Amino acid sequence: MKEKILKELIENKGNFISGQEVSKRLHITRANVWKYIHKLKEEGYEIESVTNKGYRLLAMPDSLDMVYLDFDKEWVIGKEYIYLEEVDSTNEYAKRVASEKPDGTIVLAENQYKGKGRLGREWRSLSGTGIWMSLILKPDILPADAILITQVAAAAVVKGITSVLDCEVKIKWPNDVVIRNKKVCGILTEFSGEIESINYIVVGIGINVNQHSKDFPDEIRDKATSIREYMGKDISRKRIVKETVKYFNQYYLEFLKDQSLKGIIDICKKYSATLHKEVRIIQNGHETIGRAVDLTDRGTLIVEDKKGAEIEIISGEVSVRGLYHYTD
Ligand code: BTX
Repeated sequence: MKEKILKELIENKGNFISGQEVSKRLHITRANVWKYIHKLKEEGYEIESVTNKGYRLLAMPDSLDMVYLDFDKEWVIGKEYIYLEEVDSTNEYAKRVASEKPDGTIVLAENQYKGKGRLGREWRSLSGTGIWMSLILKPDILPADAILITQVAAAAVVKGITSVLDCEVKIKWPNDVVIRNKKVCGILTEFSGEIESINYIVVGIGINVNQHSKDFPDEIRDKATSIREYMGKDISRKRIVKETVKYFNQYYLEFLKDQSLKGIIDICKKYSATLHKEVRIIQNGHETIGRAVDLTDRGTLIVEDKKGAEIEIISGEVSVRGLYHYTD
């Protein structure tokens, strides 16, 4: 019921709605309307109450529980939205429920106590400061193409952030977004399928939004950052979620329609922190040093090694000179 009242307030944002009208529409007493308004105020919603006029929503807290109300009804992404106060990892939760959820379901949590990165690494997810979300996808593509979804996500994150803020974000191929050479976002794509078909893909997106530098543990402080650190003030997580989901929806549908990443790769190239830089690649324990020269339309990285030979990198550990600890 609280959500229904909030929906009424949001739809009339800035204007008064009378308690009587709401009570009639939702079939509850006026005293109950007041009780729920009171609860919303306690949660940080700024609601003005004026006798004979009713209630008016002035401002919303930066909680992400109702962010789906800002999503367009036409979007495939976010059609179902699962909000959790706390979870081990949104990717793990998404995998547990994936079989019974539709394509585009979002799982978002305020806090992850076992947030994970690639290869079993840890992803620090301080409660309430970032965006920790996973998307459950069920596209009709080949399993080998599941990895391409990481590029869709990276493009959506940079467009999502830059459409809200004047912020210098770049993509470190294949799955990080950086600001001033430090990691602000990590993407973790996992999938379940057979040889020929995909059951589901879960793409996890972690964006550091309002952390202060001191919030990062010592071991990652010099390579992790937040949008707040760049902008110098607290940032609305809601707007970034909304815009990132909007762009993800757009690029995902484009990708499924054309089975091509062309337009998305153009964005990844435009925002690349990797292209034209010296890179060090570790594949199967073997190190190659070279220069990143291109991104293909399949989302792979072309590296020219020291002898001038071009190597196509499909995945692997890539260090870019100047980023994180790769400086010497
Ligand atoms: P990755 O393996 O590329 O990066 C993990 C590494 O990044 C860690 O070993 C550490 O050095 C560093 N790191 C850890 N936490 C942070 C942080 N908050 N900011 C910057 N650097 C950090 C990247 O893996 C993929 C991360 C995906 C995270 C999302 S959050 C939602 C979803 N749920 C989940 O458990 N994971 C994904």
